[in-house]
Amino acid sequence: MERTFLAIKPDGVQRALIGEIISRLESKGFTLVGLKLVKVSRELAEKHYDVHKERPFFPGLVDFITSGPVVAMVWEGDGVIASARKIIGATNPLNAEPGTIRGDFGVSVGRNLIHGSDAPETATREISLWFKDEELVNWQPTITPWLYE
Ligand code: ABT
Ligand code: MG
Repeated sequence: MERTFLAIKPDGVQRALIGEIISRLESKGFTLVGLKLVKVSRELAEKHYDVHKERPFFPGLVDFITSGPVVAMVWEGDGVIASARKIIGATNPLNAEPGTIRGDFGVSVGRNLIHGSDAPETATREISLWFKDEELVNWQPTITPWLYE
């Protein structure tokens, strides 16, 4: 089954939205297979946002993501990569639809609460960047037959 990397950013943690955010993904029917609270190093932040390293907002982005604890997660389910991006909403929370995480809780692109992998290749890269194999749990909830035909 497909897996994606999601991370509740320092603003989401500081605003006490960890439970709310996890709850939305859980009730949708996705399965949590990896979870940890991380104080992100500059090295990890720079690797994670490597694609943006030439952008003007890169230094501020690295400062922000290393500014406080982050909740790093791996979620599993059919189509979870694209679906989690929909649940998260548009990059700029002001453009994100109500009902999405960013649409409901955010007001600024540089404080958009949660990260989600944007494609299968980035999901694979980000999962191995943030998690060791033995930190991931291979399991299936017993309700699986009630989620998938
Ligand atoms: P991430 O899930 O954090 O990768 O966001 P998303 O994929 O929706 O959007 P991208 B384009 O990857 O943004 C990465 C981070 O950079 C911030 N950003 C982006 C700015 O601050 N200014 C900008 O003009 C753009 C395009 C938003 C994202 N993170 N934060 N915080
Ligand atoms: Mg991105």
